[in-house]
Amino acid sequence: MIRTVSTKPYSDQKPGTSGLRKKVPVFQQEHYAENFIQSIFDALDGFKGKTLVIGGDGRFYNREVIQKAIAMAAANGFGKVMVGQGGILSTPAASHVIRKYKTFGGIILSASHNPGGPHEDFGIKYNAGNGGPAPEKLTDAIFAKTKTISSFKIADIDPIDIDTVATVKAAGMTVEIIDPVTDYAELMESLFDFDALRKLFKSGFRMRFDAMHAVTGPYAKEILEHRLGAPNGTCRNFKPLPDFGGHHPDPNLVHAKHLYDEMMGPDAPDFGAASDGDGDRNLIIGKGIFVTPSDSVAMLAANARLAPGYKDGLKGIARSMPTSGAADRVAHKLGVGIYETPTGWKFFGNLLDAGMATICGEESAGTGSNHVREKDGLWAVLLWLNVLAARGESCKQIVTEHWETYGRNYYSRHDYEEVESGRANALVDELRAKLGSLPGTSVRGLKIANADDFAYHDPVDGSTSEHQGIRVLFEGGSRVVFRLSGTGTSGATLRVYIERYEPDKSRHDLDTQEALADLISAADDIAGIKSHTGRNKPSVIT
Ligand code: VG1
Ligand code: CO
Repeated sequence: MIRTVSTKPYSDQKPGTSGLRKKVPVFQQEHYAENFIQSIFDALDGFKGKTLVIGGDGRFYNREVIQKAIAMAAANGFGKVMVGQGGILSTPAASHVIRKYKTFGGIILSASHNPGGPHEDFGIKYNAGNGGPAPEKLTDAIFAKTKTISSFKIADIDPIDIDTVATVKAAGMTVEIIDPVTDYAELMESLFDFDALRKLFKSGFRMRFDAMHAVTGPYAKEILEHRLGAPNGTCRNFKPLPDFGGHHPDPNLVHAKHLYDEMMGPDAPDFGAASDGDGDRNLIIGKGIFVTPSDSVAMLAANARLAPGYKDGLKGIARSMPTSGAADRVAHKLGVGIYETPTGWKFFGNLLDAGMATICGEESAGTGSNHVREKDGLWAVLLWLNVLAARGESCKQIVTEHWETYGRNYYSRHDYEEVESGRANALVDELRAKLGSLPGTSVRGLKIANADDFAYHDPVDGSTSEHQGIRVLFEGGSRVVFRLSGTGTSGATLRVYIERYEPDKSRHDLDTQEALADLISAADDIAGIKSHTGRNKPSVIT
């Protein structure tokens, strides 16, 4: 039986950088999740009888919302849903399933790198038929629906057994529970030289992969240990837990510090990696060297041809604006296009669909390619492994040689988390108001060449996205960028991105924070970070 349930709108369901993210108790309010899911359906057209993919990162409240989404898909007229077994589908795997089976779209339940548990974060995002995050036009339409919603449709069905791979019927709709790993593992096998990787592990190459008790555990176990023969124990924290073991599933130098320490230690394995809550981010650490995500994009792009899936070369490279310019230098050398987009993977979709870019990346540990329409943590790890196997060199050798060829982009991000929203907005407003007066002035001996509020003009669909981050560009190519996070769930997070290009080889082994010290001070002078936030140091430095 299909029920139409009346409901009242919530005013705070505006999707951020990657879907709607809120604390679990917010999502547990009456009809909160239902309202948002119905608003997604109401913003879409033409899905009657079509297929919807549903999965999530296994966090607390995942299973409950999956049942709601199934019952609502049936009531709204979908012909079929494909659900990852146990409610699990990593973000890149969901993107692949949508594309492979040509489904109408998918709902992914995740708050990515944010912590999970009864008082932590939950999230819902919609991906379209190309497998990519809903573009801004669609998220705006969804938000508009949430403001006027008066009812939602749901089928009265018994809870579906999502733990058994099977196909059943519910309220006239087909429900297929699929193995979440198989299709994705096959895709990886089609892109990379698995024989060479098996040889690499056979030769004694040691690796550590930390799944952070998040969604990539089952994927990494299957691919690295079962298919590639990496020794048992290569994957750590591989069991997805609803609260990620009480940690932040954020693969950065703060939350994956134990991995970093191990990789810098005397008995370090050859290669270390980690992924985030929903499996789309990657952390890459070679023996004795951390690879910044911005460098990683550039290095993977420069070496991609060594992997079978990219042997014909790249069509272009795209990076988010705050990501360092290291990839630009690779694109110039390869003679391919380079595109600078706002933060968030949704802006890469058009470029990938149009065949203008092959590899994309963000400074926030996101790297991916045209194989799906999301960033992909394990993909980046496997491409690195493929490059290491093909070149027969260590990660450190590859990184230092890359710097010798292209120069080094020193890069760091400073985050000020849970700043009171009013204070964070005041900082940004003040900065915006003085942008015009900055060029030509000097701060800490650094001359400002230009300052603007980044606006993106999508070369494919002609749309414009404004206010995507404030850039202060110095003479000589250094820069600082300021923007507020669109994924946080309490207060505001100010992100300050700092970059300096260093062509001189004799200056490639400086400590990053020292190499950027004058720019870091200049950023504070320009934006009044300390006075506005009341903090004298960032909460997280990556
Ligand atoms: C952050 C990152 C951004 C990334 C987004 C989603 O957004 O900066 O690069 O695309 O998270 O990543 P923001 O608005 O908080 O800066 V994920 O892995 O959390 O889906
Ligand atoms: Co993520």
